[in-house]
Amino acid sequence: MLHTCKKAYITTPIYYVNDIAHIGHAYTTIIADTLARYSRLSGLDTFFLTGTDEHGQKIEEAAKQRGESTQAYADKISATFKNLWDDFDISYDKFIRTTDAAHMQGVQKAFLKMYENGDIYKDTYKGHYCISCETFFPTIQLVDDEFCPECGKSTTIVEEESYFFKLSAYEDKLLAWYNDNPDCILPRSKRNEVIRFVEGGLQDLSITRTSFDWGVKLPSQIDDPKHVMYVWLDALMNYVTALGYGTDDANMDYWPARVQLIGKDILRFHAIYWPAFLMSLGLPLPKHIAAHGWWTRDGEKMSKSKGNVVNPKEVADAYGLDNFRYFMLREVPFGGDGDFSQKALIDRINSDLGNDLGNLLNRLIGMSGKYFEGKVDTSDVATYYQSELDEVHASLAKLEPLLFEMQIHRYLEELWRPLTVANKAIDMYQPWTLMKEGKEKEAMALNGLIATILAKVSIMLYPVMPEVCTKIASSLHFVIDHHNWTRLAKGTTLLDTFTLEKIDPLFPRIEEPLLTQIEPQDSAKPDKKQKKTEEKTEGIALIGIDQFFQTSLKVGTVIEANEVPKSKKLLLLQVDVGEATPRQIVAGIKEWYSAEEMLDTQVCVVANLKPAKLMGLLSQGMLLAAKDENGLCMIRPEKPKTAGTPIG
Ligand code: ME8
Repeated sequence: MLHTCKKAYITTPIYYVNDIAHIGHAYTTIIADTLARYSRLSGLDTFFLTGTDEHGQKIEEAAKQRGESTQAYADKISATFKNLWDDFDISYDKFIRTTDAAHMQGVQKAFLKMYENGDIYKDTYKGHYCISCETFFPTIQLVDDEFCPECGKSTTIVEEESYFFKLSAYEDKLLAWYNDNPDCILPRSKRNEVIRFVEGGLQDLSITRTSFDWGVKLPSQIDDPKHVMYVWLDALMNYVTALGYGTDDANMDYWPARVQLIGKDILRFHAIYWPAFLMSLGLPLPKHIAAHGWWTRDGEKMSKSKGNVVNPKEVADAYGLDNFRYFMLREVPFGGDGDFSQKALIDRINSDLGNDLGNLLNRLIGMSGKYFEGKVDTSDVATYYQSELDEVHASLAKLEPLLFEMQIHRYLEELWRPLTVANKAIDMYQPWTLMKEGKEKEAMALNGLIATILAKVSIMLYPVMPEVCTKIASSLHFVIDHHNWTRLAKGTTLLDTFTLEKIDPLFPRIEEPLLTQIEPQDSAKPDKKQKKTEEKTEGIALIGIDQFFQTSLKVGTVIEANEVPKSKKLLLLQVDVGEATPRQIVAGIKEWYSAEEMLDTQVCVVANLKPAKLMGLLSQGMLLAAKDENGLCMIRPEKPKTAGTPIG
């Protein structure tokens, strides 16, 4: 029976539309998707929210830099997030945009309520503002009196009329909440950080700006049209406006959230400002705010300008979406930081997935095919293998709490124990020996044990690897649903008798990195061994195919071309290479090509060069060309190709 009364609301942060999604964003969303899928499987009435954060100075400036209207720019980048989550089959129930009319109405309602109950007052703000972090900082927190303590960028001095939220009035109430609810912030170590911060004293929060207008206006009742709301007040409210707060309240019975997932970078906003706003609105507080760690590349923060951003779609396309999901959740303890490497991903696929899980299914298919024409009968499993069953059920019973305590890596670790039990049972009882000794019943029961363990594991693994587990289930003739979750995964029921459906190996072994262009930059440097054996042909040093593929070459279409003023050599091109925004490339080709000749033509672009500045202009790539004594000509695809098509 479905417990329709029990609800679970799960949220991700809403992502800024100043950049396209990378593996960090995918990580948050995949964890939330896993929790939502588990909640549904366990019979909870689940609502899963994600979306995009589209207001504020940062977005306004990003659009301006690209010469686009802010709304059109936000529409475009928001769609890249939504499309990615759709491609990834993320099971969200709503994708909210902070530019949605209903959201903005809800935020205004909330502002008015806080104003009317005396939590908002007008004054002047003077201090430093970091546009990149959309955060005010007191001078004392700045690095060298100027730079942002979070991102290191230069801050701007702001002095303007502003409305303030009386955050200081909530200090004691917040501390009481943290103390009364030890798991309100997970991992618990993060809760201690927050407590220390609040104990240090809270200042009132400036919550409106007048120096730009890309934001939600104040409610008409306040009649102060030059103010727009601070982007974080606007953004945090999405978690309730998505449920209808301030409009129709249609889904407000999902509130409070069961888990609000965030990255550790935005803990302060979620663990201090957000509960204070909720208290002011008289709304209950979320059950858990769970902050995960940071994904880096070669130990460095990922950023476009460093050229070290890992594109989650490329990784999932190359290695398989479910494998990527498993890797991200298994590799790093929740809350800790992780460094992305293909080597670690390949190890997980070959070892945990290939050797432990995939191989077990292959052994089952082999055994039942060879001895029983594919039939699996579980009637005698308990007679011969009760101790193995007990061990498996004991492991399964530990799982659910681990998931909702955000110990997802431990959940997966524990889920692998039944697989070890199964693999060990085959090695120990040896079906081939049992058959030789005429113990056919025991061999069939062993078959039934292995199939049952695989079924139980695949139900509990389904939230992490939905596609793979659905395939395993169909091979074992059962469906993954709440009914079977109750019987097989939570209960001690065994599979019914069935005939196994053969399927192709689920995790073919991977020998080499599949994405050479995202290998760590260090691997581009030849190591000592390589240097010794460096070969040459006609005086040219030979390289391996791996080294060649370290260069990312792409077909690009020139969508804008201009001369660089005062330069004899340079053209300024905007080149579409299939990304959310075109690349600006400064090319030294003006002696041979005019801007008009370049416009609307296709070119070959070196897409992973470190950006450089030429005559003060940022250049984000290089065009391939050939030059001899007769001049220079561009290297172009022979036939038109879609912008972004890889060359190689
Ligand atoms: O902060 N590793 O949006 P955002 C792990 N709009 N996770 C990462 C990551 C990385 N390298 N980079 C980003 C905002 N994330 C606000 C949120 S919510 C009301 C408003 C994840 O696009 C992480 O969860 O900068 C981070 O908190 C989230 O992306 C938001 O990124």
